Amino acid sequence: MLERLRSLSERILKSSYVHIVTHIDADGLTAGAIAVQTLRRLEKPHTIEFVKQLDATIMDQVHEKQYDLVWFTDLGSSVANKNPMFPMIITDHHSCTKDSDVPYHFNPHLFGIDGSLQLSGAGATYLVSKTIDPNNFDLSALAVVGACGDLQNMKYGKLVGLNEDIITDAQKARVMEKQVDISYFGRETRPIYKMLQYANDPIIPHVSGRESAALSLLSSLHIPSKDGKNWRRWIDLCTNEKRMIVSHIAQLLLTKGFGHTAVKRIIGESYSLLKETPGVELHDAKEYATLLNSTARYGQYEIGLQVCLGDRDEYLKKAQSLLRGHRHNLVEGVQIAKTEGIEQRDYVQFFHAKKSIRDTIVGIVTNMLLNDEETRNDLPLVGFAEKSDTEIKASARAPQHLVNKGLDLSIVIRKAALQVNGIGGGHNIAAGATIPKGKEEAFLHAFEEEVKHQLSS
Ligand SMILES: [Mn+2]
Repeated sequence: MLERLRSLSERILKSSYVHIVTHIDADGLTAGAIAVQTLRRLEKPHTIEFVKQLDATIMDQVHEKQYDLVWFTDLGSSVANKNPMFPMIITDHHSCTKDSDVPYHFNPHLFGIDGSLQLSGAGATYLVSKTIDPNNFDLSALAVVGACGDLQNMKYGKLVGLNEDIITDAQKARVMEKQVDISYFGRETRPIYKMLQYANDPIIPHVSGRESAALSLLSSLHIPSKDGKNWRRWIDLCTNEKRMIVSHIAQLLLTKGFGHTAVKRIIGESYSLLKETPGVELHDAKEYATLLNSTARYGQYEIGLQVCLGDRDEYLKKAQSLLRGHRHNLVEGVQIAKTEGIEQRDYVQFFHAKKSIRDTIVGIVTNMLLNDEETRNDLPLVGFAEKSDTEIKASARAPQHLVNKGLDLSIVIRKAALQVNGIGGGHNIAAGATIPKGKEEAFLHAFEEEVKHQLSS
């Protein structure tokens, strides 16, 4: 692996100009930013572009420009082969085949390391950066943000494998600290009741999705939700208050029969970026990643990139305003879906937002809606939105108790999408598909068949 990293480093050092092509999401943004910083420090001329996916059109466009060297980050493994179209290096972590094992391609999968869990695109890019110059240790913090952006901390409630080594680098460089804390999103910036209201992994029985219940949980424990005029955030609580809330949630889960696996998930590792201001999104790796995602989702990746490169002024403000807009769109999306109405069938419930919810956020809206107190909790939920004039995005979310009974939405949605010439996949609890417009009924039919099959076998 070290040899491969050295081989990529040498190609960078030998080149006179590098063009970076990266993925549009939090991991891609941080990967791109690590590459840019690395080249800046080498005083090597460079440019960067962002793409949704690497297809033939993009490859042709890049080819025509005749760059001295192209650096693909958080994508590119799909184009690695023995006869590259042009001089390139690739730092990616998406699954890849053995015949992509070529000297200019670094991907953890090639070395028997699970790239969906142990290393992100930003992490892979960071490993090359650090091989070029150990002084690039400080860029490890961005690699941790990238890993959180790809939800690599979700499975075990913390980052593992090569990601852990990167955290160690970040601690040594004094740019990051890790702590064991509540795993819910928004420790730094959300009012506590909001954090509890939006808690979804694990859900808090009778509290998730209910603002008033979240507020009364706090008052029942005699924990003030406000300090003067300001809502208190998780970081404003003292240790004893935190402990009371955590054990209360644990009790609620146990009395509702959730078991110890769910209880353990209340607590996880959090990563604080020490050079950032506490109470600002950038101080927490998960919130940083969400901030970046809300720039990328709306096509404003330049803003996200400038934030990663250190702008704490104009671009940070723009990113925060996009995040507010994003949150607003989510709340509005839930309202739209409720107005459209959720239709129930035997093995599925669904809503169709048509053009009124962006296809890039319909998945999150579906998730929020499934956790809403008014939504039935005994059926998987599918949200449809128009992706283009000919395509429909379908997002599916399942309640945890159905997953525990053997429901795997990644299989359900892949099979159902295939039936209508679409394509789908994902995780057991959350999955998505793109299907031809007008095929929704046939898709739902196949979806129900497979859910029924999985739950009865
Ligand atoms: Mn990635």
